[in-house]
Amino acid sequence: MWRTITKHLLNNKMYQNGMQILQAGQICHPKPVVPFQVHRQHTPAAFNINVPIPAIQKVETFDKQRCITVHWDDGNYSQYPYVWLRDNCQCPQCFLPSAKARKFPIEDLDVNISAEKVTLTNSKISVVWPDQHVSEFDSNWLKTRSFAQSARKEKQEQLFLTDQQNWGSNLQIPTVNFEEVLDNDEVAYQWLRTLRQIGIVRLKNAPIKKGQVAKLGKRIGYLRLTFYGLTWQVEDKVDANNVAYTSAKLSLHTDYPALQDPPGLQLLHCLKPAEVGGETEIVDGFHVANQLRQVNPEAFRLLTSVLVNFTDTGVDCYDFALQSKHKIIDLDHNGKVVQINFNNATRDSVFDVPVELVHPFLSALKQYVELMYKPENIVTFKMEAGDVLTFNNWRILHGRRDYISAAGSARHLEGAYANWDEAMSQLRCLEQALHGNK
Ligand code: OGA
Ligand code: NM2
Ligand code: ZN
Ligand code: ZN
Repeated sequence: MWRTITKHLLNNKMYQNGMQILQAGQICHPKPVVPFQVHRQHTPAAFNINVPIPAIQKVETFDKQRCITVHWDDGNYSQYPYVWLRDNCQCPQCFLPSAKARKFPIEDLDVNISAEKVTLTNSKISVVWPDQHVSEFDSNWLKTRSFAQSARKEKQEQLFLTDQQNWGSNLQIPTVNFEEVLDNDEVAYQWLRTLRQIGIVRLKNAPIKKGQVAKLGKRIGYLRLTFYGLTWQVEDKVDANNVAYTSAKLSLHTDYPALQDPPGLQLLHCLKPAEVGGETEIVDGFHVANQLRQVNPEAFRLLTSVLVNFTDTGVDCYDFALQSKHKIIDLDHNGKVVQINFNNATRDSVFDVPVELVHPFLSALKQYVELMYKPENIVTFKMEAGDVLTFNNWRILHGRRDYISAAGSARHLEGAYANWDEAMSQLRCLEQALHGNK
């Protein structure tokens, strides 16, 4: 596990350095583009220098607690329940290595199992079970699966990259060249890591023609299809089926809360900015939610508990009649803010609350939005042709100022959605390919 932890820290450090470089490529100086720095010394070999891998000193069995205790030579110890060891036997009978998947059925698991014999040989623990089945466990494999609270926290952060950096109006939007994301794996990796940590990355100098968000979709894996199409055109349209397709102001929102599972990522490519107006506004919805928790705990309680109806009905690529229900602010089981669901345009007039709750709820929602628009929280800028904004649609609220819709030189963005599952998967695959992963 030390190797894992140290590697994780190294990764973060390298990443922090990367961010400092990134942050130099700021909005007020959009050209020249400062790319993500590629650290050549960041090779798997670098991780192995002076990284102690604790060995197993001894192993004890505790039949009463039905577990083994592994003592590491750094003085720490870890406990592993017998039932978990049997459940996770890595032998070819119990585990399919080609799929890295369990074959052993839980129906066959004796939850009260005890080990008949436990031995330590060459950094491997062997367990002989009462039916003479033998399981072998590698010390590194065991260490990364330690049940100690701090080890679990570390591992989960590493798996899901939950460590996020708050920001306000002082954000220097991380910026990188569009083509480099497509052509260079290290840059693609940094793009996805930054999307995870900061929530937004601007890609510069994309070709000024349709099809660019589709290329980014390929870089992630694939795009997310919705009723608006695999990609969609944000333009001032007659009989618009969405307020986004007018020249009106779009107040801060997340896209598509009318879906029960709103898209995790959004890609917005500017092909033609408006001559007048159409500036983009963004806020860190998590950061502002945490401010609300401090300044108005009751408003925060309402926004994290009341289910709000959303609706979206019409015709685009297909006919649609969506209905969904969301809390405006989703918390995880630890009370951490993990998702914002809010688009005032599609928030339904149907509202499933007792009448006494209507006023307190709407004033709570208004307070959250007022906090977002505070100058210290909001970042305003104008997209240029060739800019692609890529952002976490579960975290960042975005808006646009109204614009003058000029015939002949109409504002045009092309957009698309992707899922976090696929983006995180690509991030892990790139990390494995670039830096190796244990
Ligand atoms: C949208 C949207 C931003 C813009 O289409 O949902 O937020 O700048 N568009 O037009
Ligand atoms: N568009 C841009 O929640 C929403 O309706 C956001 C979606 C039309 C695909 C707009
Ligand atoms: Zn087995
Ligand atoms: Zn939007």
